[in-house]
Amino acid sequence: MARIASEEMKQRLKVYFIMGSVNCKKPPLEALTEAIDGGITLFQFREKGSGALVGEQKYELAKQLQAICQKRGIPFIVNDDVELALAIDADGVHIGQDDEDARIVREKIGDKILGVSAHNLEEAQAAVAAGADYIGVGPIYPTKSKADAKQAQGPGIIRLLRDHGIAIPIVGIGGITAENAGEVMSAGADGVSVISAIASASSPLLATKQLAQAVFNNE
Ligand code: 3NM
Repeated sequence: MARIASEEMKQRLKVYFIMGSVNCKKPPLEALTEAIDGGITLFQFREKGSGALVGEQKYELAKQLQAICQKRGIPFIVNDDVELALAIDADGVHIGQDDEDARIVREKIGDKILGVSAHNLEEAQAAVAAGADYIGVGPIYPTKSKADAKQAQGPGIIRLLRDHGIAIPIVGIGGITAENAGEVMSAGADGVSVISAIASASSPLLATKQLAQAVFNNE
């Protein structure tokens, strides 16, 4: 298997849904199925925060969510758990700045997709050098989904990275909704990643459709 091509990565990032059991209003398998029906292009299993599953239960939920993704042709990314990603042969791994070093993760996962969170130009350049396939940039807007999130930076951070030569696929993260997704895309992002806009919606299906429409209207 070869590394994912940059163009394909950009298409996959358009509507990127991130979720763990603590984020969902509906049962996780139901929320994911609705999100896929609504048009997500990529999925990340992020089992974090107070009350998150661990051990065997985390593994079982990962397997069940992965099976849904596989059936529907949606790549399955694991947040910050390289061992789990390798154990279930996930399509990729996403890591933050406080997680394992990106170069070491790249060595461990071979050609699987590697996403890295970056909050400024220095982190973005380091992620590129370490072999990231995409960077997640945020928080763009205030978020309630990450306890230790930094201060919101606005979409201008994405424009700044583009103006300083960061050419790899970028996905915005943090407080993104159907209402503000357009300005994230206009700032130079290839896509948007969300937790609550889909997971906390009473209808993940409808919420995803609205988000996808905002993204594809502003490509
Ligand atoms: N990472 P919501 S913000 C997981 O800034 C995550 O790196 C962030 O959730 C970062 O769409 C964030 O509900 C939470 O705001 C995103």
